Amino acid sequence: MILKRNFFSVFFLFIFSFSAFSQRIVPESVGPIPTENQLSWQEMEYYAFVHLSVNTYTDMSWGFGNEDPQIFNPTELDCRQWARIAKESGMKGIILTAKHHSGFCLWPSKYTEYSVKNSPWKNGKGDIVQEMADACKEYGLKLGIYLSPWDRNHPDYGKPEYITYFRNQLTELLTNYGDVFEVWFDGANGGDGYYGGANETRKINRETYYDWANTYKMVRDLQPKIMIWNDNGDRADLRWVGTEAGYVGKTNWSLLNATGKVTEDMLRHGLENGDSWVPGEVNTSIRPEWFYHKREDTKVKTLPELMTIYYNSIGRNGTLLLNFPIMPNGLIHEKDEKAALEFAQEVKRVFASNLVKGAKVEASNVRANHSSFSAENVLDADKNTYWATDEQIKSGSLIISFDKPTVFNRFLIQEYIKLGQRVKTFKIEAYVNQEWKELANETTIGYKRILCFPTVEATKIRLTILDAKSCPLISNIEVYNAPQILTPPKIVRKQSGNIEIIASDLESEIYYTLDGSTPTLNSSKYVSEVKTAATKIEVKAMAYNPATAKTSAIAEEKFDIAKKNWKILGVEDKEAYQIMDGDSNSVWHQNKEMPIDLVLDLGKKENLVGFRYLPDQNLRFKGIITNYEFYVSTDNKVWKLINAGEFSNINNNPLWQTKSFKTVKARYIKLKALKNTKNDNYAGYSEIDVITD
Ligand code: FUL
Repeated sequence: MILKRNFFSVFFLFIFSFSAFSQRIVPESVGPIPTENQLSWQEMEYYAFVHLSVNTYTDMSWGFGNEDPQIFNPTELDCRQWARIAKESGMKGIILTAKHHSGFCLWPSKYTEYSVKNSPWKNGKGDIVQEMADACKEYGLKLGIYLSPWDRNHPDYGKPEYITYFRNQLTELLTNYGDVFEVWFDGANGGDGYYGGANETRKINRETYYDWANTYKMVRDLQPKIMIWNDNGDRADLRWVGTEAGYVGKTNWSLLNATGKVTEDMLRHGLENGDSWVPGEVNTSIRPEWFYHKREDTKVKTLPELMTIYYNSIGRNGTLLLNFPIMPNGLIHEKDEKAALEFAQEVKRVFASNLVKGAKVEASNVRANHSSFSAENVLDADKNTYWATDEQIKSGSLIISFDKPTVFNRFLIQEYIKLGQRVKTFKIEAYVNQEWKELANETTIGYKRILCFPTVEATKIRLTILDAKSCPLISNIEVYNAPQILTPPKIVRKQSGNIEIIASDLESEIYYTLDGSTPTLNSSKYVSEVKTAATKIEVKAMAYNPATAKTSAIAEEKFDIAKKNWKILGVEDKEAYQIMDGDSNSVWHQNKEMPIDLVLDLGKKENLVGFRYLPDQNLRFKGIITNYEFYVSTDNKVWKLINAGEFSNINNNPLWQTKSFKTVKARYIKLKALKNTKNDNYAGYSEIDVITD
């Protein structure tokens, strides 16, 4: 019987394929199409990054390359913990920073002494890449490797010899540890470095120095299934989306041109008529920074933030690469684990019950009236079948009817991308009270698009493809009703020292504490700005929605001394005081010849142990300081240089920059901007703060 059925299905499939081809009804592909590697990578959707290096032990964002390998000692390192968390979070792989910009290698490379072999960890006998590969295997995850082309330790960096070194290391990594699904060639390069003791600035030409064409060839020979990520020059298999904040553009074409300049706009949106398939990967960290900093233990992303990232990455035709900073002891922090697991549970909860499963669906047009392209294909949970219109018809609609009025707020749609990304514009409508009500009017779809809109109750839903490059091919549609989650409030401290707590919606009440304790419904209810003493203060707050009796996660902020009596010296401009108004969106710029000084009078002597600088929050805007000197004075006459250095990674990730130093008593502080990201004469500040002991 089984044999007979198989015989018939093969027979009919043969007849069908033959007739389909003979009538030329199978659609032709349109534009570039993904390779098998790109397709299986896209289907992974979600995977982890882990950042660990010598700078984990110096509290820096980037190592300088002179850090002593003796400081590297992750005594409790357990790659199985990382793999378990990734697996339980629904991730499909892990990319490990085998070598970050410091040049320190997490494996005992034959080609350098700057590695785990000269660290106390496992008496120099350890190999983290091997432990990671083993843990990935055990947990059924794929292994990825980050190998920084910029190496601030190597004496030959900048010379041709370094390329041989780089390739030797790449060969070790791609030969000795099994299959590697993705390799990351980060493009960051601040110029300065230790470089074997030279301590100088080395400039390279990103386009030519690394000779990527030959490196790619070598990589592909060693790992034919690998995906190459690179933002150093040559186009690779996938693209960065231009930000580390966790989103790609709503319009997101998986296309770019193989050659020519890539603009910010192209990174964010792809290129509608690009000549190559180069899909976007959204990389972001579960905390603000990539490496572990204890001060960020209260800054782990909240569930609403992670859900927003999900919709803005996987829900916008991208993949999501979420980073875990590894603690100095070698483990992922329990708060990060909790956040990742709650995120996974929430995703499961939202996408648990597909409301159009088994619903009726009708199309305005079906290709050649052939059942192989029928509307039902969008609901059959088979990624290889799709609804298609006739070749010349670049628009069309589908109506899905529920058997009873249904409540929903999420719409998921997928194109059959094996034959190219096609849809340019589409809209969805709900049938409410005998009328069509527009829910969304959007541009691209691609591999997967998820739309969020206010909850609606309807009997039908209509998808209209308004324009496409050729006949649209839609392989899947799902509809969900996501539970509401409350967003924690935002806490700011004004220059007056007053605390303002801002709810993210109009219905929520806010409860807060000022003593570090966890707020409950019995804590103080927020009405208006709270007056506080000018001292340090720890504020915790939560939102509560009385209609649903739901509470948000707790927002926490630790503020240093109030800035009530602070003055900006030598500046008339009142706008300047925006740098201490607690509002990260307001910014003030100085435009004069570099170096540019910012001098503040704190009103009285304070015991300073550090300072903080928040750059302009507009990504890659003018005046973002990269190199600085920090001076203090007791009388505004004699100044003492107390700290100097770089604000690493500020170009891609404009976060609070925190710098610490030994206690010093001072009333006046001076931040001297030596250089900015654009090498011109602007210094911009969103906020300035001090750290007192
Ligand atoms: C950036 C690097 O400079 C960061 O340190 C981090 O590794 C991130 C993923 O890429 O460009």
